[in-house]
Amino acid sequence: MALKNQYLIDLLQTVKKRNPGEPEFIQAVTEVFETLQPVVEKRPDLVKAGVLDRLVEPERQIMFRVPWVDDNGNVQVNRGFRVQFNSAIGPYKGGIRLHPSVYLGIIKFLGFEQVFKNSLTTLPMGGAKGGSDFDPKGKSDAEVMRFCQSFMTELCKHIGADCDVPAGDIGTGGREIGFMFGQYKRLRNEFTGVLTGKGLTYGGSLARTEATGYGLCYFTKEMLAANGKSFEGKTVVISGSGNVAIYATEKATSFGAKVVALSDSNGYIYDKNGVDLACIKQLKEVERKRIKEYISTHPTAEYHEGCSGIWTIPCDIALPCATQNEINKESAEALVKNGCFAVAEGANMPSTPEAIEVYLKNGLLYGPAKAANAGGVATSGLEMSQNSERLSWTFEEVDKKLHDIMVSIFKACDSAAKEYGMAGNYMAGANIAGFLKVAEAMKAQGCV
Ligand code: NDP
Ligand code: 2IT
Repeated sequence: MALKNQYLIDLLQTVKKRNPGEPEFIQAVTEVFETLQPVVEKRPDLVKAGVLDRLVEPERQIMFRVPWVDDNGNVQVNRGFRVQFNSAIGPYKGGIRLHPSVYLGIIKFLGFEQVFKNSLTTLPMGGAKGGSDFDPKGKSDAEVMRFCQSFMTELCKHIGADCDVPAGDIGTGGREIGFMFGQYKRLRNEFTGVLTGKGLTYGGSLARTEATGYGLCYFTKEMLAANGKSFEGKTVVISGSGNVAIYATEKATSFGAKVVALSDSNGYIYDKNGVDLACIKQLKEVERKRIKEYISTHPTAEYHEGCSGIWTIPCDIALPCATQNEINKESAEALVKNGCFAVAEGANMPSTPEAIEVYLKNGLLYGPAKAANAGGVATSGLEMSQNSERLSWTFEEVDKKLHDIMVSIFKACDSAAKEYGMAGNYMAGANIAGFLKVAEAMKAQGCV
């Protein structure tokens, strides 16, 4: 979709000039601008209030040194980030990514996406993201702890239960959240819900671990049903084998689908019989091993080096759950050629703009990340509610709320797309519905 609105063309130019060397951030802003064109035309009041000019500039960006000592006694230095993007509808909220590819542009794209995603959840949460170029892979528990403590020693000055509530993302799971929470509590001498994704013994919510993957499948089920389709009997390819991929596999399987492939950053496995999830959980959640090990106990499965080949496996439904831009035009075309009819995104921005064009041109059902993977942060919101009332809800209660939120997100995307003349384009629907709530709040609060 080309940008035709002059105001948005000019603003995008300013964003490009002001944020050089950050292609992922520009990519995220461009996609949102393209789909907001009819809103900008219909709502000059929002343009006049400078809502978009303000929305593309983070409220606050924090960058800091994270020094720590490795097991050999050597000093290591990483860089830490927290981008507090928008607090119009609630305290800043969003995950922390620990991966060597992290730099300011990645955190800004994720923070920008988070603003719309959190708005779609219907819960009162603003958008933020944080992280570091630290790589937890291959580090001992003690090294991870020392890194997390150093990271939190600075971060604790900028966050709080009513101000900014970080959580997990790539490389940040229960272990890392535990170390960060412990350090926050020690430094601030307060036990509050300052992080989500906490362990169940110290304020975590049941179903938060499962929430992003389950939520992705609840959203996808709704999208399929609205188009006369279902998971039942379908072949599904899922990339990644981390938190999101594992619980998406579990839920898709419970809905009657067969998940035949999973991956990590080295390669992918293809198991025609359907992947053995218990084995994957043991390898990935307990032993922290590579996915390649799967074939040593499953000799009929295949292992292939490299990530992109996974999209050449014939499937009905593709659920990318690894990382940004993992499906390019070529991979999207391979999916279409093999008869795939739906793509729903567990990862953030896993499809390049060219890949999305291929989906839309070929009439695939496309569930965009900021709607389809919102179940994780929605359940983080539910964890915040439980922490505030100092009560914990049952798994069934949280799961039911998650389910209902995902259904409401699908409905919001569907009806916004219809209202703005783009029926069936859930990407446009997600951007418009997510935007409007934040925009009304920003306008109401004046020029801040
Ligand atoms: P994990 O760290 O648990 O798992 C990440 C998975 O993706 C691993 O299998 C990892 O392989 C693979 N991966 C990561 N980076 C790359 C890369 N550059 N190239 C290829 N594969 C890669 O993270 P999550 O499952 O939590 O996150 C996955 C995606 O879902 C991310 O995009 C995240 O932003 C998004 N997301 C997560 C939510 C959550 O609640 N956790 C909520 C909403 C979205 P390896 O182990 O080899 O690195
Ligand atoms: O991208 C995301 O939505 C997350 N990583 C989850 C954020 C959260 O605050 O639970």
